Amino acid sequence: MTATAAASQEELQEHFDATIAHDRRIEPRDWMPEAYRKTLVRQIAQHAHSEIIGMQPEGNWLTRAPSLRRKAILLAKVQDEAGHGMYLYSAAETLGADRADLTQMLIDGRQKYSSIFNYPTLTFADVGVIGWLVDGAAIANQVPLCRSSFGPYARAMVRICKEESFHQRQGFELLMHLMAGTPAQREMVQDATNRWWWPSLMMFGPPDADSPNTQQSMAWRIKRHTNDELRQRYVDMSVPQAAALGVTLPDPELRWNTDREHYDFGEIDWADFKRVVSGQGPCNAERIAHRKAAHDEGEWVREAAVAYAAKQAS
Ligand code: FAQ
Repeated sequence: MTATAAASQEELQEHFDATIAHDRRIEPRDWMPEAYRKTLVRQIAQHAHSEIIGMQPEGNWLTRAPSLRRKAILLAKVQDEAGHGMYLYSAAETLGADRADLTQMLIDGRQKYSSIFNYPTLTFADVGVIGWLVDGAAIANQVPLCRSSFGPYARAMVRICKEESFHQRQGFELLMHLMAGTPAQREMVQDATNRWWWPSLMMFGPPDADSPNTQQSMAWRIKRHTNDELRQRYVDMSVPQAAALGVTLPDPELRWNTDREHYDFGEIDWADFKRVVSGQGPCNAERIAHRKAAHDEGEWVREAAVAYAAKQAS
């Protein structure tokens, strides 16, 4: 590198650092360090994949929803998740990533998606509990991302969070109905809560001490809070919601700590988390096989769209 090139590189870095320090946004046209770009593509792609794979657990109940009203609500919710995936792939494309490559990396297991979507949905109460707990965790994690330093990601998150709030309310409303129903319906809600509570806590990622990316992502203001801070916030939020519903969260160690002014909670099974993230969860193989089949079956649509665009251009 020549002395002039090195000097201008330094100036670019200084300008980037100042933009972050002043809490202004980095936009796709701006210079950015390669590591910042890579981190964003990694996080945004994983997030997009999670939204797309996340359609499957609830999609499982679309044909068996107990009423037309519940079916219409669920259909709208699952479609919203597809929309979230699209906004996020678009945000990744502003960084130079290619959506087709990202999809291929998901299918090949070279990119991750959230651990939470590798668990089965055994009853219709799971639909309510996913809305309450999983969308609840998504909101707790994603509201601070609306202030993320990368403009397209932050702006996508604003709309996504509004829709996630609707999702959480629909889940809670469904659960309130079930809890006002028969003992068997209440039991279904309790059983679903027992199964989804701990995996929901894992959504926030490994403990801070074992999180290789948090420190740098916080310095770049991509992330605004650590994994443990957000997990604690979520626990504090969920306990009164469980009480309002009349369900018990499956953690005997859950109790208010007057000194910390937060709820204490039990040890998360991090070995299980690692197993699920590494592909050994109950539904990992099924989720990816389903995604691959949908991708293969959609090939003719993509070909037709390209042919149509070429015809219009000529
Ligand atoms: N599952 O150093 P950290 C939703 C990975 S969307 C799988 O702490 P980071 C909507 C992590 O990627 C849910 N992998 O990483 C919906 C990293 O691996 P890598 C998705 C996980 O990025 C609702 C390694 O572990 N939300 O729910 C998980 O600083 C209902 C070390 O971790 C987002 O993606 C996990 N749970 O923090 C849809 C939000 N946790 O890449 C349908 C945006 C960690 O180094 C129905 N993402 N890993 O190989 C984030 O906020 C962050 O990326 C974290 C992880 C907090 C997830």
